[in-house]
Amino acid sequence: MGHSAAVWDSRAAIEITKDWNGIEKVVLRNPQGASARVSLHGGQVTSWRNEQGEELLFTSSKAIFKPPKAVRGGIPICFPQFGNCGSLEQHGFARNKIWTIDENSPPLSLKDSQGKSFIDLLFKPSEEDLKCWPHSFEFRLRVSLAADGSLNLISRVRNVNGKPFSFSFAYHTYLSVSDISEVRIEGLETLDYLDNLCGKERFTEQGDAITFESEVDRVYLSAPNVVAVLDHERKRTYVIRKEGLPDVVVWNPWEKKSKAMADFGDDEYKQMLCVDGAAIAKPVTLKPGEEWTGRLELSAVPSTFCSENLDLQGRGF
Ligand code: TA6
Repeated sequence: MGHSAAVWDSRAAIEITKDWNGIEKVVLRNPQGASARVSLHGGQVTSWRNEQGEELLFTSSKAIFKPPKAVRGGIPICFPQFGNCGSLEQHGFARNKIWTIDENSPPLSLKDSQGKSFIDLLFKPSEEDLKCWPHSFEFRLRVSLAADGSLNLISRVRNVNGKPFSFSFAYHTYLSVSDISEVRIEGLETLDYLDNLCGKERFTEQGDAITFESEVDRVYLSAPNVVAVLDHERKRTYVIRKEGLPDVVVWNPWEKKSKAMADFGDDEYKQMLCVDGAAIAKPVTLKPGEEWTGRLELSAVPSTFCSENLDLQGRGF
């Protein structure tokens, strides 16, 4: 008798549960066994695992799991600002707030839903938020896991009040790597970047792949919509595709800064690299009623599929 095909129970695709401090989280699964977890605390993706159950995102062993502090790892949402300027807290307040599940989110395109396990989250400013950033917005975040295990984040920010506002943004993506000295980034060659270690001075990147021998904290400007992070030891390539996110942040704290962060292990810089799809250099300005969309797709492919096969200058999606 033939084997009955395993019927994928789509109800298993989405599980809403609570983490140990009582905050709701959503688990997304695909039929092949890949998964992603997103917390209603900050709308933060806290886990992305491949079909073999391997964790692809870094989370510090010393992460502080309690609001308002954003968890050190995963993909914190930096909004309405990236960085530490003006009166707002570092990287804005969205990642420190409790979001809600958006039951009737305005529809996205078919390709954003078809064959994907997904959840729609919503963040609207509280009275307290409006005191420190007097702009009324609706921030809708869709997190989805595709049948091929790729992770998609779609942010939609709408200006719902009577005056224009500007913001900067980043998907602050902590990638898990085997050994930072075995990692290189392709796709950012020859670009200009702002170096946070030199007062945000502008430099031009050299002509070959970026490798790591010390602290790096840069915003690469007008980057291609496809960037590859190659982990030689694991023979794994992270492919980062983006749309509406002109810049790419690259950050590794290295040894000295690692030791200075209470929620980060002294040696953990060796196992992580932040490569963030972002809109920083030219903040996004929205007139009343206007909406901005920032898309990110992360996939992890075997490095035998080396970056020569990637259309690094091609369309992001
Ligand atoms: O460029 C990335 C960065 O701004 C670094 O300067 C470092 O501060 C990192 O973000 C982490 O910021 P966080 O507020 O999450 O500790």
